[in-house]
Amino acid sequence: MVILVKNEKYKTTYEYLIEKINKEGALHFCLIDPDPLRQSPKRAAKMAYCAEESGTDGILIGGSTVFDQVYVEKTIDEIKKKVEVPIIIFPGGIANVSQKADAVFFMSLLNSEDPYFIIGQQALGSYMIKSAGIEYISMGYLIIEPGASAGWIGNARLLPRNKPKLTAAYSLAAEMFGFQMIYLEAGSGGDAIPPEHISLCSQILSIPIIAGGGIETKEDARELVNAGADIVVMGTFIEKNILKDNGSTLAPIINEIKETGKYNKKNYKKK
Ligand code: 1GP
Repeated sequence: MVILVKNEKYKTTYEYLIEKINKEGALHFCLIDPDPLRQSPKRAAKMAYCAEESGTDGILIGGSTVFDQVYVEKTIDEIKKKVEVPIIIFPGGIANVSQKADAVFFMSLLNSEDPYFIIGQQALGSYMIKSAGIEYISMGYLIIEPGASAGWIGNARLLPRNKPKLTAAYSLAAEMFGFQMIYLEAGSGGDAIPPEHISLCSQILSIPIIAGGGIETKEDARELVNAGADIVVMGTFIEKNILKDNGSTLAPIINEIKETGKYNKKNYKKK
């Protein structure tokens, strides 16, 4: 699906991401949970608008406890009215998928103990994604201790915080299987990923690394980008602060990601 962002045309959301990572070194995503118990679609749209004004490069829609597709669609509809950057589904399950988004991360929770989260849900959702013509970006998803809700719901065999080699081995296997990106996290709202996991992955992978979970300061974000993260995801911080301060605390964090990214130039090939 052709997308237009700030007067630049891209054939796909994936192309937008790769070209932008290669140009800027590091990107920022704002994660919005479409759960109506957290916020209404209109409030979600205001959050997305402020995040775009603060410099974010994309809006992720998703959460581990999203069970209602109606709210996913309403949330995307409202956000679309307010922002230009791509809206990408970050699905906690099949109920998160909607053709209203620009793309979906077609993810496999590779360190789950339950095949349902590795290939089961994906098989069930595959026809719908194909027939609706939704752009899908394949992504290996790995959860490191403590894992929070995502780890519990996904029945993950959490990767130990002191064993970056295990995370790197799973990530490399994911790349060898053909996944286009890797997402590393330690769970939402908790401890950030130890940067050693990212730096080891970045030494051996030739696909982009997305990292998220527990980022609240410029220093947190800088540490992840310096370790080699290509996209930094923030959810809880934005949910707590952005409508109180209109993004005045988010903008410097995104700025730090961009400034640090300048010194970490990338040359990813499109897969
Ligand atoms: C969760 O990485 C994201 O998948 C965001 O985490 O809510 O802690 O920012 P936070």
